[in-house]
Amino acid sequence: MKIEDGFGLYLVMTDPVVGYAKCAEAAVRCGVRFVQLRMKNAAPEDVLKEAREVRAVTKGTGTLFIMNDDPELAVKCEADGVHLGQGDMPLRLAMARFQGLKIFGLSTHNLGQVQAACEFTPDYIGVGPVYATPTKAIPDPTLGVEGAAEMIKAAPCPAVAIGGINFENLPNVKRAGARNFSVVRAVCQNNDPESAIRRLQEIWATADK
Ligand code: 3NM
Repeated sequence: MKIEDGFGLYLVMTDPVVGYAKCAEAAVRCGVRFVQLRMKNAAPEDVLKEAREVRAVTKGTGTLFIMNDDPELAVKCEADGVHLGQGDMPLRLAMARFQGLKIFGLSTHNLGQVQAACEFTPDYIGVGPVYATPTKAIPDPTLGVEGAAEMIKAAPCPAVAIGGINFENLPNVKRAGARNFSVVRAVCQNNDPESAIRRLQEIWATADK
């Protein structure tokens, strides 16, 4: 599916303090373009249970629902798409096998991976980690805004900056040339995810390019 670039926030949900469904509801109310369900190391039945709720919340709205890592689970819960890491099923294989999915995203962590992604163009790529983050168990080396900017320029599709992004450093991410960004903690660790999202959106909208 062709994704229009410049959608801004892409919300990745991992352990939101208010729960997955409520966090997704907040994202829908704020018009967030993407929500991703990212439940690392959870049992598939638990992922499926949350996924069905997130699907129900996002269905018929402008918010696309993406399942992390597992295209089979994505199909099972009728997600709009799947986000693949470098260690997951190869993109071209997933695209061939799971044609019912509309969106295929791919994580990239260096310029070589962005160039490789040009061969089987995903619908979007993640570019990270921009800053250090404890959210990923084994994060790749930090790119910094300059490293991320170089990858974003080389991207064959919309790119989403991710990793350690917060209210304070978000303007720098935009200034570096990012057109989209993603967070986990800045929203999921907030008791009021809707205010957190609105604050991020406001900072993003008013930051200089
Ligand atoms: N992917 P936070 S960094 C899920 O580098 C994820 O591809 C990354 O979490 C990548 O906003 C990351 O809490 C974690 O730092 C982002």
